Amino acid sequence: MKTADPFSLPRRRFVQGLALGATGLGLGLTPAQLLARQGHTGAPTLSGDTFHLTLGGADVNITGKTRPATTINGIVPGPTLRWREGDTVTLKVTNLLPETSSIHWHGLLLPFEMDGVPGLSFDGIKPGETFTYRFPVKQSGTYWYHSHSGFQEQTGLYGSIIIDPKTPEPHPVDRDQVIVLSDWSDEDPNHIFATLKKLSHYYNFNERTVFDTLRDFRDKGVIQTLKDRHMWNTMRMSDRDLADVTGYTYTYLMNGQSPNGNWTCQFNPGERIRLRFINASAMTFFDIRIPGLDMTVIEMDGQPVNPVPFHEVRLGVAETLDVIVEPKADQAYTLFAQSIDRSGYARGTLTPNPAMKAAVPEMDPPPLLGHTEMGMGAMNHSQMDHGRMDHSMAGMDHSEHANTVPFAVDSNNPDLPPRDNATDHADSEYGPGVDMRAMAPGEMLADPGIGLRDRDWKVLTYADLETAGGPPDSLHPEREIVLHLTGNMSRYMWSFNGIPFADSVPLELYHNERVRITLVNDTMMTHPIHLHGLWSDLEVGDGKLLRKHTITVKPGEKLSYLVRADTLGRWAYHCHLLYHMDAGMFREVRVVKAKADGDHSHHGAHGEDA
Ligand SMILES: [Cu+2]
Repeated sequence: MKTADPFSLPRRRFVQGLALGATGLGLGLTPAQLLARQGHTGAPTLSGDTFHLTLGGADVNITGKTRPATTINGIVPGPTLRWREGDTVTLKVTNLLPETSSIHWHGLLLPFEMDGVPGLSFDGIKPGETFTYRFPVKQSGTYWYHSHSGFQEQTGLYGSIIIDPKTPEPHPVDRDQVIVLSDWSDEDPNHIFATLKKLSHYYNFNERTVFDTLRDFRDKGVIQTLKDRHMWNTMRMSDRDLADVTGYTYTYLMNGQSPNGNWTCQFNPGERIRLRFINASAMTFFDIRIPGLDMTVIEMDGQPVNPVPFHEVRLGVAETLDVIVEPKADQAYTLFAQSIDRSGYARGTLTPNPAMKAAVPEMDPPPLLGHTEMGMGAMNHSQMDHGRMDHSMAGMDHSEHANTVPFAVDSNNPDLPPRDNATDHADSEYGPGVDMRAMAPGEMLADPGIGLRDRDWKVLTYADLETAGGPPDSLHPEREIVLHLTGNMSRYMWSFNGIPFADSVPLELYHNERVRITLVNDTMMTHPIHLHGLWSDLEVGDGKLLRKHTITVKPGEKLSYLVRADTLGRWAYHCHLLYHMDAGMFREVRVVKAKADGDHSHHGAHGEDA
């Protein structure tokens, strides 16, 4: 029998273009858009105020294996949507998948019915149905969109949004480039989640060996080594547990391409280039740098900030960061984004000549979790006593929770327990769903985070940033809500205040009130916390605010942000690590009309009767 010569095909084929099951035919693209797709722009850009998006399935080949993906208009990532501030956009989304789907417009201020969260905003888009989103565009900057149904985001349902401002750009550039970072697995995400539930360490290959122990004996002494080992064993954890899902199953993508694909952007030396980084991954924190090139941040989460030059940044899942680079030399640069646990990287090239490449840096060794990550006091590694680490219920006396309420709140809601201060732990945090509590959580906004503390170059932190133009809203909250980020690592249970979403009641905010949300991370993992529909104004110190939609909280960290509850409705509030959200780190936030006059003394004065 005669078949095609197998030797005429490469043995392993890495996807070179966007992850595609088909050519551009049938994708609903105009010839100009098809042309754009063949350039270096990543996904095609669709601009205007009316869009038709089709959600479907296609086979892709990222790693050498053909696997099913979910697609938007046939591609992964989906098209870049380019809007104009002040327009009203209409997006008809047709679902050709065999299951309910949705699109959430991440970071956008809109009526809650348009927010795209099944169960809160609407019923979701049933197979074969078309849902029409229509809302006014009230902001500018870099955003993205993704499915809020099941694990569809993991298999490809995401894309970028660029919104041009009404007023002239404060930072005009010669070239404007979206850089979407994401994580791809050949495994079915349902299988990944089931594996994590069974064995939370499954994907973690950085576990220590007997050689590490011998080295520790030498470096730290036998007693300290055994003490440390005992502590980690008691917690049934590893000091290398930086990521739940790792490069063992993930291939990290830049604009849909694997590191071998080497996504490339061509420039002319001397140009000012805007790079719009979007972390559209399901589970991965990326440490981004461009060796040899300074970056200057101009926007974060779509919001303008006072420019700050830097060399490296950790970008949380769902965050965006706009930077300006000005490569003067006739040389190539590597865009390097390694995962927080150093199990892999996404990579691309910025070059004046497509034939030119730059060296790809070595990955750093995986960092070790330390006392800071255990909430035993930030940056204080020497004098801490392991005895203060509370990792069991035994001997714990929490009867000292006093009845004094710093900001009086609704006492019927277990999320709002009386606390003397943010470091108290609510009764709901003592149960099988919680395996540790931070005893001395610290202010860590200026801490670059684990693995980035010893750099001899500038690592950007939240403490460096301030929303341009000064505080965008009041610094003075009318009440405070304290939420602890909690979990039980070995059971893969995640929650706020020890209460998973399934057992929770909605958090109520009163229309137009200003609320301070204080988060305390009691877990060993970094969590990107996202509140839909409302801005989160992070208090970065000295009366400065950083306006964001997603706030990353490091292990052992305590931070606060202010929220103006200015849009009525039902909003999702959750960890943006996909499998943490699914495992329970999720709340509904309800913005409701204030109760009748005379009946809201318990949540502070506001409105006309202030
Ligand atoms: Cu999380």
